[in-house]
Amino acid sequence: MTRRNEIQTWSRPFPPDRFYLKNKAQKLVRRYEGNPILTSGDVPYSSHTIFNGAVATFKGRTVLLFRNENEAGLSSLGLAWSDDGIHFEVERKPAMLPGNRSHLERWEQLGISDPRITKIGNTYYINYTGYSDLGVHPLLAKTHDFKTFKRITLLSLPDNRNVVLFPEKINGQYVRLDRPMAESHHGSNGIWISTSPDLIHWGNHDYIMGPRTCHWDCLKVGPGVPPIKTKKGWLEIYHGVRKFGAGHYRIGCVLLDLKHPAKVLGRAIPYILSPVQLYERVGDVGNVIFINGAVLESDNKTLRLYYAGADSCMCLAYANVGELVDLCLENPSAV
Ligand code: BMA
Repeated sequence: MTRRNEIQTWSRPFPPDRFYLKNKAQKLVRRYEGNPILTSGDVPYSSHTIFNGAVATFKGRTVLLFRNENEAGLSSLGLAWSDDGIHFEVERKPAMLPGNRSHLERWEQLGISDPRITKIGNTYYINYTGYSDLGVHPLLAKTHDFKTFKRITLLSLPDNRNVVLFPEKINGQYVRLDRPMAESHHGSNGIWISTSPDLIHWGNHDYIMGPRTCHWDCLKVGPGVPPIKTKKGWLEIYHGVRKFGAGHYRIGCVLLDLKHPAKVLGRAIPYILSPVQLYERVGDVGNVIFINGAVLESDNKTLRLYYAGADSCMCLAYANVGELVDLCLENPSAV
């Protein structure tokens, strides 16, 4: 039987540029030379490894909410603060522990991980993943001060993860991207979109894009950072996984229509960052670059990309948002 994505890809020729890439994309993202910027050694409580940190700007400072796996193997979320976006200091205790006697405890009993932060109005919404004996669940919490965190809701049935919220309502609705995992149809390891009037009740589900056969993202793709608004569309930086060999996790980008974000305006053919440095190649899970957050600086051009290397540390890289948008538009297609 032929899979859906194979039909999409093989029924048309590859975009001709795919064979003539000049390594341009690799020059668009510049690593901070002092990487990694945060490791488990910086954490003042039990920490085996830290990775997959979300970011936001709060009262002029950069706040990083990262996944901390302790020495028992349980994941919780820790907080670190920075004045310059580069040097971080970790708070004395974890910010969010699994369960924490909330009404969502059932879905978090085996740990919580992979947060994303989206500011809507004055509220910082936190999407994160909870693990239970029933599977992997996306959850929603909120904070106004990064001191207290209020659990809101379970966002979907299992298995589903990598939920990112758009930073504003579109056509009067909250909008999210996610990556449900359907066992019965491997071709559905892709990115979906849904809308909600209140962040609790979700509908209008639609499929945006999936893995691309024989590309760097041929096994699965998932949302990375909360979409970034640009004049030409919503820029989404996502992760893609390769099926073969080390099964590298890399990141790429796609541009979605401003008013109808289910529509792909362009999807970059090459990845924009791939594991190359030792801290990206070697760690708890080698050859992994996983991104959960980005900050657009006040010049409206420079993006600070916060990503994890090898599930073992937090790293920083810089990119020009307009250049990433143009890279997407070079391939005005969802495949
Ligand atoms: C995914 C999640 C992430 C992790 C990634 C790479 O399935 O578990 O937390 O960073 O794999 O190992």
